[in-house]
Amino acid sequence: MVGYKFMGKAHSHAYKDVGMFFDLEAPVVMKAICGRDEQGVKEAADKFGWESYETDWKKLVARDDIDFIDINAPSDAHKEIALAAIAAGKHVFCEKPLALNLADAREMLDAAEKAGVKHAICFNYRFLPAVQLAKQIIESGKLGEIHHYRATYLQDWLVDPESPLAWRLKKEVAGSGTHGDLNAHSIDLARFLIGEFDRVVGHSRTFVKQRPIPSSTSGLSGKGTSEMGEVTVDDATGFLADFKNGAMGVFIATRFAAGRKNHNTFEIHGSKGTLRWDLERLNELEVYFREDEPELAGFRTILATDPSHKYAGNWWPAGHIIGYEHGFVHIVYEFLQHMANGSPFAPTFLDGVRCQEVLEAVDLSIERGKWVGIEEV
Ligand code: SOE
Repeated sequence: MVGYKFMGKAHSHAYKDVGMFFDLEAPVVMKAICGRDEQGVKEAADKFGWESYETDWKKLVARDDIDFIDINAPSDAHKEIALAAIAAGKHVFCEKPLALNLADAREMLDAAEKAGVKHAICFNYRFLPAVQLAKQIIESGKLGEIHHYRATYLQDWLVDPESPLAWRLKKEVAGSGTHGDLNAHSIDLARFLIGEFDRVVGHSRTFVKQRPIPSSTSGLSGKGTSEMGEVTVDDATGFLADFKNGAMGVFIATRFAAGRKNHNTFEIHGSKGTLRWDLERLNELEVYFREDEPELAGFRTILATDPSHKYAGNWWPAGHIIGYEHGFVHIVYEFLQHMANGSPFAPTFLDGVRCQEVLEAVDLSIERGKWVGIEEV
């Protein structure tokens, strides 16, 4: 694994737990974790349960006791590490967004397909039981024809102008701001649930243009130094979309929504009813069906913890809820099985590319000030 911070911890936890709750075709052996700071990566290796550590990812990729590489370092590192891992014949699991731009993402997909290695992108929210249930309801036809898809991904860690200039605020490292970080998730969920985008038109803002340079100990919200640096990404990006199936979409991602910590939601209106989901209440799916008796009709909340709900039965008895980290366990489970026995798997690098096409079409629409078809990028 390359990376040992927030996502490194989430992924390590998944590899550690997965064999305890799921039956695996082949066991996971956590061989080595890699990071540039020796002290930091050594501590992470001990704490997260890795057998060894490396400080140079090139050494990690060259090791012949490793079958697959998990990349969760900042976005600017994805492509180079993925291409090297693929060239060494390793399977690859990569954090989102796949790359800094569409051309790089396409290059990564092409390399993985040519080499015949297995590849995955970590769109973890697909793998929550309530989201799986939403997909099942849509596929069964119970929602009818889809008219509207509305997604928000709202956070508030930048509303404080003193919040430091983290790597996520530098274009050369992150590719974009809320767009690639948060809209990427919303775009993937929309594709997963209702299908492909046709065209988009967006707008974006950088509300605070300069921020304090972080100190060595600043996290996302810790104090920075007195020196200021330029913010080169969007603080908020919204867009409208038309889907290929005729549905209309509205998307907004921001880090300036005071009080909203990780408010990833979708609401879907079909000819027969409505579905609503909110990550901050991730076990619940709100449903409304028009076919219900008029005097009993109304929104109800399904608690997706019954053994009949996908993945829920692998954990606890019904009603014993699960959390954010479980989505990572589920995606890792599916990818491990895919590598071991070729069972079907998505999202792959192809989904990473499809997502990046939408991201890039939105950027182009902002530049041109008009709608852009996905096939134009
Ligand atoms: C930070 O904005 C972040 O951790 C994202 O990078 C994740 O992908 C998202 O799931 C939560 O917020």
